[in-house]
This record gives sequence, C-alpha cells and structure tokens, in this order.
Amino acid sequence: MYGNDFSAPNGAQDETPGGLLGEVEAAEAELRAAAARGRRGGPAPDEDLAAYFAEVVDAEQKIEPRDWMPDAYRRTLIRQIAQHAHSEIIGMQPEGNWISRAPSLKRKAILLAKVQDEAGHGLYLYAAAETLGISRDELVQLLLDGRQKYSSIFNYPTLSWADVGAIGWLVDGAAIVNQVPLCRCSYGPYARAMIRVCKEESFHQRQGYEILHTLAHGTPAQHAMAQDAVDRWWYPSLAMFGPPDGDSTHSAQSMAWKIKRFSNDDLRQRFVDMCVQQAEILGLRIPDADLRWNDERQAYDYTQPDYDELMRVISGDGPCNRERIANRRAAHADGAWVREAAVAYAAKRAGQKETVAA
Ligand code: FAQ
Repeated sequence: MYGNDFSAPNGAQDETPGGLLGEVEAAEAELRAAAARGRRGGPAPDEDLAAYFAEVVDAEQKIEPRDWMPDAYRRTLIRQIAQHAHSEIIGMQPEGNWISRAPSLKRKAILLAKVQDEAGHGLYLYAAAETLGISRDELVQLLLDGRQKYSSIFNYPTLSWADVGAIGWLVDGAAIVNQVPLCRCSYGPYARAMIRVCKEESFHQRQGYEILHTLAHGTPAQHAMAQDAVDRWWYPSLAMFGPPDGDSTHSAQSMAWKIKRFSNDDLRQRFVDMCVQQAEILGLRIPDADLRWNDERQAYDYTQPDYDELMRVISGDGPCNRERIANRRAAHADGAWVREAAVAYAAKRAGQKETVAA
C-alpha cells in the first residue's frame, strides 16, 4: 500500500520503504534543500536567457513565475496544469453521484470530505496555472467551450457503490503514480501544489481500497459487485496515463524540461506492478488473462488498454462526456450570483480600506 502508515487488514505491508508517500516526502525535502542552496541571483544583463533557464533546470532548481521561460514551456505547463485542474473539478461528478446514496453515515461523511478535497485540488491547480499569466476565468471558459481537456477517466459512469471503491483504489491509485513524480517538476508552483495534492490523494486511495476490501469480504453478491466494478474500471484506469510513448506528442520535450520525469508507459507499468499484489490482498481479479510476471523484465506483462477508445473519449465521444460538460456549464451558470457577490464584497472592503487610509 501507499505510505507506511497503513497495513492491509491481513497485515500485508508495502514492500517499498516509505512507499509512494515516502517519495513525496523526499521530493519535499529536495524542494527545501534547493531553496536553501539558493540560485545564482538571475541572469547577468548580457546573458542568454535560454542558457540561464537551462542552467536552472539542469541544476534541479525551480523555475519561478517571474523567471524568463520559453513560450512553449509556458504553454505546455498551462495546458497540463489546466487539464489537471479541470479533471479535479469534473472528477467530482462521478463520485458526487453517490453522496446521497452512500450505505452509511460514516461512508457518506468520508465521501463528502473526499469530493470536497477534489475541489480544493482544483483550486490549488488553478492558482498554480494563474502564476503563468492566465486567469482562472479564462481557464474555466476554455473548459466550458471544449477548448481544453480533462482526464478521459471521468467520462465513465458510476453504476454501483462499488464503483466508488474502484475509483479510490484504481483512479486515485493511478493518479498518485502519475503525480508523485510531478512533485519534482521543474516549475516551482506546480511542484509545490503536487506535494500537497499527493498527500491528500493517498488518503483517497486508501478509502477506496477499504471499501473494496469490505465488499470483497462480504456476501457473494457484494463480492460480485466489487469484481464488476474492477472489471469496468481497470482498462480506463490504465488509459489515464495517456497514449503509448510512441504516440505521445509531448513526452520527450516535457521530460527534457523536467516537467514530466517518466514516460506514460513507464508509469503505467509501475501502476500495474503495484496493483497485482493489492488485488491479491483484496481477493479480486484483475481482468487480464495475459497478466503474468516477466522474470527478464522484472515486471508484469499485461494487456494494453484500447487506445482507440481513449482517443474517442478524449475527443468528446465517451459514455458521459456530454453529461459532464452540461452539468459543469449548468453549475457555472448557477454559481454566477456567488461570483458577483464575492466581487461586490471585495470591492466594498477595498473601498472601506481606502476610506480608513484617507
Ligand atoms: N485524458 O503527449 P501526451 C485526478 C492528451 S487524476 C485526456 O502523452 P502529456 C485525481 C494530452 O493532454 C487525472 N487527455 O500528453 C482525481 C495531449 O493533448 P493535446 C488528472 C489526455 O501531457 C481522482 C494528448 O492527449 N491528472 O484528477 C489523456 O505529455 C479521483 C497527447 O498526450 C493529470 O492531469 C487522458 N488520460 O501526458 C480527481 C495529471 N492522456 O496536446 C477526482 C497531470 C493524454 O493533444 C477523483 N497530467 N491526453 O491537447 C499529466 O501527467 C499528463 O498531462 C498526462 C498526458 C500523462 C495525462
């Protein structure tokens, strides 16, 4: 399991010292060490800005909002961070669907807190994107107009309570595997936001795992419901890591800039390898007849997700794309009065301060 603070009910522990949470802590320590080391005070007046940018990135220091950066680096970050922020916000819908139908008060309270956390993650990420010179209003509009994407995974329906468990175990699990390396991203505000997000995400993953464990050890009908959820969420979760490396348009450049630290396929493999042991503890089957340990590669061979389906979902033709965007547009329109009230209140407060100052 993630972290070293959780043992599965049968006592099995994560094999990795500190697990993925340990990696988040290491990334946080690295961030502090880099800040303490400090950077050369900025480029000399006649220095090539691109060379200075490359020096900072190579030295594992962070690029900060006021630093010069290549336009393409800025654009890539805006695309990726915004897509990530939109995913957190749209990602509230599939689980939000179950808040009113959670099987107990405890489950309802936990799910409510988790869905609220996703909203918080969206806010950290929009704030990080804003440091790149684009406003949250613009970003939200780009999402609503369909000009920016959100993760493919949130276009699948949640059909049973077990889906909430499968989202926690698989979707949050994949999200963590993908996001832990982003804690070491070269852009400071994104790296710092990711550290906070990952710490919370590990709790999310555990709550899903625990739901599935309870169901898998319950009645035969509950076990079947848990297995059905895993059967439906497994391949879409593998697809979250993006197209295979050969078709990934951004990976090479993003890795050179140290935005991404690992390729899509490397992270997907890491996720599969982790899930196998966890599925055994759960007593659930990963729906892949060709899943087997490859001694030579020291990794599991597995069946790839359907990448044509991924492309269809990304381009707007998944099972729930239209519903998700329609809901978001409606929520945005319904919330207009709140935004207007907040702006009016801020203006009033600013006016009061000016009067006092005068
Ligand atoms: N869905 O060249 P690449 C969460 C697009 S977790 C949609 O490989 P890149 C937590 C890609 O943008 C989910 N689009 O791209 C949670 C690009 O588009 P373009 C969010 C996808 O960026 C849990 C094109 O395909 N996590 O929210 C997907 O180098 C539970 C080519 O792909 C993040 O966003 C996809 N799955 O690598 C919340 C993590 N895959 O340029 C609620 C940060 C690819 O044609 C409940 N993002 N595309 O417009 C990343 O790490 C990267 O952006 C990747 C894609 C790895 C997703």
